[in-house]
Amino acid sequence: MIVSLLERPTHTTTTSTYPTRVDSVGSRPDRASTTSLRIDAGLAAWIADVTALTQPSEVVWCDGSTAQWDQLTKLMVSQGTLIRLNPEWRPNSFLARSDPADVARVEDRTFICSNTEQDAGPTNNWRSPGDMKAELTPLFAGSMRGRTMYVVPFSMGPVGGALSQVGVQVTDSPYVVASMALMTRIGTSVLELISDETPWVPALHSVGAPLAPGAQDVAWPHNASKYIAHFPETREIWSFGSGYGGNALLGKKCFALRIASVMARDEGWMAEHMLLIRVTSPEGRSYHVAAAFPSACGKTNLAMLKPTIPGWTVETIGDDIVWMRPGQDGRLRAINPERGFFGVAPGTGIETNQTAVDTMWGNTIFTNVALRDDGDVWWEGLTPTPPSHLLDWQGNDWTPSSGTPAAHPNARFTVTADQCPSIAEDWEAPEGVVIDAILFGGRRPSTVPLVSQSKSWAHGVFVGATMASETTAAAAGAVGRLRHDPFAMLPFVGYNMADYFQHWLDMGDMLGEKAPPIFQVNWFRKDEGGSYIWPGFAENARVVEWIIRRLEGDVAARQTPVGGLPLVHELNVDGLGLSDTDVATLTDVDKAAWLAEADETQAYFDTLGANRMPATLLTELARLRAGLAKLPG
Ligand code: GTP
Ligand code: SPV
Ligand code: MN
Repeated sequence: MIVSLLERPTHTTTTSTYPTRVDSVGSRPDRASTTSLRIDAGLAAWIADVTALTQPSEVVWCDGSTAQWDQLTKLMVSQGTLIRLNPEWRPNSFLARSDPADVARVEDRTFICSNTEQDAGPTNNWRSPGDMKAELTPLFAGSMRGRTMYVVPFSMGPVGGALSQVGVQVTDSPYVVASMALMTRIGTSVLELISDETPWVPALHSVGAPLAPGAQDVAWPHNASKYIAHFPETREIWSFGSGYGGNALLGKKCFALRIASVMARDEGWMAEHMLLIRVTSPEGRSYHVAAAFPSACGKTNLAMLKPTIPGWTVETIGDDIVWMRPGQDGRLRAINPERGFFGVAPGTGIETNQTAVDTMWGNTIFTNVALRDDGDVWWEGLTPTPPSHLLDWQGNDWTPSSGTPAAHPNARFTVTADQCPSIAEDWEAPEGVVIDAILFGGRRPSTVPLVSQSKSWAHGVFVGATMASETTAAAAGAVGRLRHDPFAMLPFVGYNMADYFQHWLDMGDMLGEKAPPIFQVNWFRKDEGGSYIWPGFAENARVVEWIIRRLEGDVAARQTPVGGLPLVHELNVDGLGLSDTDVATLTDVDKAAWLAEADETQAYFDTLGANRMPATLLTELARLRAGLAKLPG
């Protein structure tokens, strides 16, 4: 079955992003025939400056039309950047193979260029704005020679929404344009919003691989020297040398988290690395839950949860980023600023997340997955049995006995959220949804219980601030190393981490009694043999059930120094085949492990700067220690 893009359901009528046909291919606003577009003078001046600096051979304004999508994808297929998948299996879908040296976010090349080093803080790489621009300007000079420069006006959040923000990305990567078209709202309707009264974020991107006249291009151009630079005071992004994911799709981590976190601090709201769901109980009561887990730690899975327990439903609103702000009623309201999912492929399959698999039926860009002989895609965990022959993510022959992964561990799928079978009908509501609970989680093989409820907002902020998780393939570097990742925001806070903790505390003061309860979850506890104790995935619904029952006051919690833990008989583990020891491990406080954790927390807090760390969090640490000291054993 081939389904045209034009037949895809859309929830908004006001946006002119794909799949709506709006304008002609490569139309320039000054020559646009269908609309009389007026380009903001500031935007026009910036485009003129960037063009003079980077010297592209052509400039194309992206209108968000289906015609432009078709033209771009055809161009990339002819250049070898994309492989068109067999439309019988995967209509209007493509495989991109990146350069093996450009496969993930580069945290050591990510910079926060605030005026002072203190404002970037010890968890960020810092350069002064002047120094960084002086270092980058020669790199951008002529960097688009021989290439087309695309101008991509984009909105984070529904176009024109009260909580939304706009930006304009300039890029010489057509792969980035196509990905931005799926991940954000792009095009003419956004351009129309930009005037001297609208703040907008200029986002400059080049893969840093100019093409000499007549030279042969490569499928995935990039530069060995990479810079992902943010200028928080002037709200600008300069990204050089990478074409991959969060390094290059600048609306996502660069804007919606790093720049937005600074806006949020200044304006009294929050930009967080969170999924967002609506949970409905068997009694028909609905609750909205936001959850922060580090990269590749299960946000997409929980966002698309298909509960195994009868009567419960989960609807998806977002899987990676939320923006939250107190509403008129004083309660926290949240939107998903993105339009699509850039999800981890490996480990996402018919047994773990059928909803995600169904979402990517077509109109999907896959990056660094394996190619089947029949022109469809495969990756580890998609199906229990691998095909007998594949081309791996680098295009080499692969069989199950090859001994290497067929897909890169950070292989991803890019697809619009409206294709998700569990998407909430009102997921694009510009006013957002009221948050009833906040969850923090991470990959913790020991110590942290399956679920606990924080004693207060301040204790919840302490729990967020002391989050740690094993590293994953989402960022370049070693995998499986336990590291501190406060609020799952270590790579994404655009300012001083201690100030960010203080901002969370300030938001709690602002919300007062109306602040949502905070919970901590951990699906990744391991037994002595190194196997996960908790079945995870769809069974996480049982933990969600306990959390909702806590909100409703239907279950009790055993108060401990680390928070409120489930009473064993009130945690629904029926039919899971867990032993009593397993359940005890998942719901107990190991005094020795937690005392060691407290020492580790003290050492970590010391690295964040004694003069800036909020006293409230030091008090919470002292309370934890005092409480642990009173435990037997
Ligand atoms: P980013 O997009 O990188 O921010 O990450 P994410 O948090 O959305 O990651 P995602 O949900 O795509 O999870 C990636 C990996 O987590 C996959 O390999 C999943 O198999 C694994 N995973 C998800 N949920 C569970 C779970 O409940 N238990 C276990 N053991 N693994 C899980
Ligand atoms: C993450 O690493 O948290 C992601 C993927 O969501 S990327 O957009 O590449 O940052
Ligand atoms: Mn993420």
